[in-house]
Amino acid sequence: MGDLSLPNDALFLGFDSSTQSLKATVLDSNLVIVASEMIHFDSDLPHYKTKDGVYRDANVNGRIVSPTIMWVEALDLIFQRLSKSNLDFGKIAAVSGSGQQHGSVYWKKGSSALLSSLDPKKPLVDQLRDAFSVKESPIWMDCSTTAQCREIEKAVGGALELSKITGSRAYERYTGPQIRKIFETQQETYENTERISLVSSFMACLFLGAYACIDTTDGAGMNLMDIKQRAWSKAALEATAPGLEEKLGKLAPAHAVAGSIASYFVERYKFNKNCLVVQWSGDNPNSLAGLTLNTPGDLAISLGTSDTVFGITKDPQPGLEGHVFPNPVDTEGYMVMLVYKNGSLTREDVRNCYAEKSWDVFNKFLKQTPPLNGGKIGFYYKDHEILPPMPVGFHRYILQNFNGETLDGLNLQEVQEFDPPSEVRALIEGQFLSMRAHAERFGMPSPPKRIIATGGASANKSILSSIASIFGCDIYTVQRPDSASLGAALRAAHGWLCNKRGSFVPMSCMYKDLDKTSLSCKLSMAAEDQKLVSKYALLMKKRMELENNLVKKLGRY
Ligand code: ADP
Ligand code: XUL
Repeated sequence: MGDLSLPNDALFLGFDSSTQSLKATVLDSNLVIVASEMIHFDSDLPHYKTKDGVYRDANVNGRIVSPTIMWVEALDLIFQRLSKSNLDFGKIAAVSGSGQQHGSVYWKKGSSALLSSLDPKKPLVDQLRDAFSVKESPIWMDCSTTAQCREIEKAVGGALELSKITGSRAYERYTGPQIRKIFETQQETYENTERISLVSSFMACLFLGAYACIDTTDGAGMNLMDIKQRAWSKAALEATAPGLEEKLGKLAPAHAVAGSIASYFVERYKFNKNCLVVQWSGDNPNSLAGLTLNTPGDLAISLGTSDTVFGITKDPQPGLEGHVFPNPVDTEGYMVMLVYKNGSLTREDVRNCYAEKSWDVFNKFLKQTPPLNGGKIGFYYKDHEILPPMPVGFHRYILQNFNGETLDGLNLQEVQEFDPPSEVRALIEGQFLSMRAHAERFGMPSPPKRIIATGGASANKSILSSIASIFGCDIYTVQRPDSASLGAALRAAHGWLCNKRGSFVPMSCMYKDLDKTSLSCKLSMAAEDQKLVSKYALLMKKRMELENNLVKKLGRY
């Protein structure tokens, strides 16, 4: 295969522009982390007055957005910090990144010219303030587009048909329904938009000094792309808004080189002018890369702002639940995923209400309550949930005398509240029983060979222990929980290598011994005894019955 090594002293830079923060990870040519940095939007950029990185009109009409320019200023700031850490930008051979999925950026007419003439003496924020026709980007937490979802599904022949074409039925957070809402409610703004980027391709634009393509993995999170052809779907485009293809630009595979770094970065930070910008992609796809998830029996669980569970397959079956995307590091394979909106922020909410605002108390409560929680079952939707499509609300039940042996003849009682320790356990067991149930229903491996956990909450061993009991398999973790920016740095190296070779090379060619890199996964929690796993299966069955009833009564569809 020729020389597949990375140059000895080269560095690879990866970012993750996520809901609450911008993170950066730098890998050397041995794929060992040599630097990392983070900007937390709420605390490092307080003048935007975001809470958890976002603005919510939520619970009124479900609108959740972030100020687009804040993401630009975060990039200025992270460069200030990286500069102080003595990082030699001149050694960086390639840059790539990850963005929260589905969020969209609307470039005003004339912004292409602005992007290509950035003045290296000034920060980006001062130059791009007026570049956007929509100043607040809709993000993945938004659920204000239910009407548009139904319209798009109807226009292409139904929800299942849309899923077969694009990999998902219409979801409120997906970019197509968001674009349709702008077209329907702000036609002039739509006309005044020359380009629509995803968060990922938007950040790539800044590094290129030009509009970047959308990559085919993150592009699958729009309800606009044909996942088999990896090209825009004419039917989906027509169902969404007129003249859209032109505003979206072209698609490119995730491993492709988008171009060389803009002179802005060469002059301002002394990057080498040959430094390559590799296509950016979504945060979950980048995590898949960073976790080196390449065995079909393995699953990853990401516990960031959202909770996600994902795996890989060669033969996806898109349906009315779950998502299918092209695998970002395998040109023929796919990744499959389930997504929950009530992840870390809901855990924080329950911690703040019932566990003295402390993870230590939260964990103490988890330890002092028994598995199965004496039949206490909770549904905690602090935000509108995606899976299942439920409105805000908490629902609690007690399955009396439940001991894990049978469901027959047991009484169920709806209650207003549990004691605080049981609230904590009901939340955690509820989140992961739901994940196991829906993963099985979606055809994901059951039990998985192993689970690799990542994201902020994967640092919490008490939570990992519950996951091991419920799924009945070993739980692995990587050295650091920010696998999206790590994955982005790894993909930067991968894109660099594919470019050098002139064709796609498998990711695994980049390492001989994973244990010598920062990518190795370590066993963090061993599987629980199988008897407990079967007892949880029974509780899961009851929970799904309750969930189906709740959805029938209160669900969005
Ligand atoms: P994102 O990338 O979506 O912005 P992160 O992966 O950085 O999110 O995760 C941030 C979340 O991690 C926080 O909202 C916080 O609740 C959670 N977190 C951090 N430490 C712990 C812990 N010890 N236990 C549980 N959750 C934690
Ligand atoms: C994925 C999703 C979230 C975001 C934010 O479909 O909506 O996981 O990517 O992390």
